[in-house]
Amino acid sequence: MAGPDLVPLEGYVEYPADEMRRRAREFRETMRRRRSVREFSDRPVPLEIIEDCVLAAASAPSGANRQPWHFAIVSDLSVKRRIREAAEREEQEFYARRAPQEWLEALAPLGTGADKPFLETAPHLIVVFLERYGRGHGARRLKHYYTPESVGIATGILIAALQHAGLACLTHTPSPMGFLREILGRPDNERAFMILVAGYPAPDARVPRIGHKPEKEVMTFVGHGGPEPQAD
Ligand code: IYR
Repeated sequence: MAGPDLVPLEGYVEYPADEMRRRAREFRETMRRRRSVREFSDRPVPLEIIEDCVLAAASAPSGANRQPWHFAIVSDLSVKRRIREAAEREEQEFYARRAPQEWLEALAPLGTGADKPFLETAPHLIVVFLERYGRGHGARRLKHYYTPESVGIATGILIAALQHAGLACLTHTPSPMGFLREILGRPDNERAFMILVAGYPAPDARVPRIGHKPEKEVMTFVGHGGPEPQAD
């Protein structure tokens, strides 16, 4: 087996600590302004903005660098309509029959329901596909590693890129999502992972009054002179 082909690290940029502090704070503020939006405007969004956000997502680290993702960008009204119709059929089943009471109770504060008009209204749907395995030479199956983690990271970067660009988005997971592979003609080594609905929020968009968990529950600091962890 040949050894790794190593090149100098060229992309890394170091900032002075104050500049780093400022950048970290600014990004934190940008991200903490993000809300999941369910009411979208039909105002067009230039496709190249979406393209840049997707290419940012595709920079994600992945298991053995297999990059097990594919992004289908749907902007055509008739295709968005087909996705909406198929998603609403699944969601009607989910809300009326499939979802256990406990799940419905967990969703109640969000005000979600089976109707998904945003799938048609928003200018772009980015359908994230997970490649269960790759295709090597001669159509040989290539094993992927840490696949959900990798696609999850890429999706997170996509959400951050959309927010940073000034767009609203919604992570939407109709379940099951098999219809997306069919409608979008994706190969059978892929499965739909998530839909990211992207666009401008409707001018009168409202969102649920929910918040973030307290900072002290978000993180613990180990080795900063604080109390030692107690054994019990
Ligand atoms: N897929 C359904 C239900 C749903 C599930 C979870 I977990 C959410 O955080 C939100 C919704 C729907 O999109 O309505």
